[in-house]
Amino acid sequence: MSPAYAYQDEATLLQHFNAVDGNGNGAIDGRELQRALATSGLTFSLQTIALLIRLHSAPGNKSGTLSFTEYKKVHEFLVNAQNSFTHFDKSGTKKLNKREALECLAYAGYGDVDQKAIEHACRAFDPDRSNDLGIDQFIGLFLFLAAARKVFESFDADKSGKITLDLNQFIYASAKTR
Ligand SMILES: [Ca+2]
Repeated sequence: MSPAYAYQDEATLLQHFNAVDGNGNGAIDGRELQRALATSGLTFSLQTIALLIRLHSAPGNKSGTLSFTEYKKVHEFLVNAQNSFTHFDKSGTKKLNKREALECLAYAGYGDVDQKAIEHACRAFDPDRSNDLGIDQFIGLFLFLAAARKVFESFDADKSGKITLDLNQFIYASAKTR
């Protein structure tokens, strides 16, 4: 894994953006981003990349690609996620064990989500059942939780903290978290 990702100034980020934009069309698509992150030590499926792009796209942008402004948001997200990961990896194993992951997620704004729910989510992102999460798995989990909250809130118009879904809505909502 690369050392903790650092914040960059605007000019440096623009250079990165242009370098990542392999076909030079002024936007970064999923494959371009996947390739760039892989070289910095973050391996994601194209599906996770698509979620990363979707969560940082402006509301009207359905293109599945990132403008420079959106790319900066992705960069900031990844810096925050990696720095949080490093900070909570108290044992220095480059993995978060269950307790470290819970602490990290509470710090990142998921303290209101019940521990059991988080444990189930952690397990879903730990397919090899190693009981700890590498940085890629952790970011995948983090994106899932962010998407879940966003979809939930879109259904919870009265902010009651409870929603009722029929099967069609449930399928729609689940699809939006992937
Ligand atoms: Ca491009």
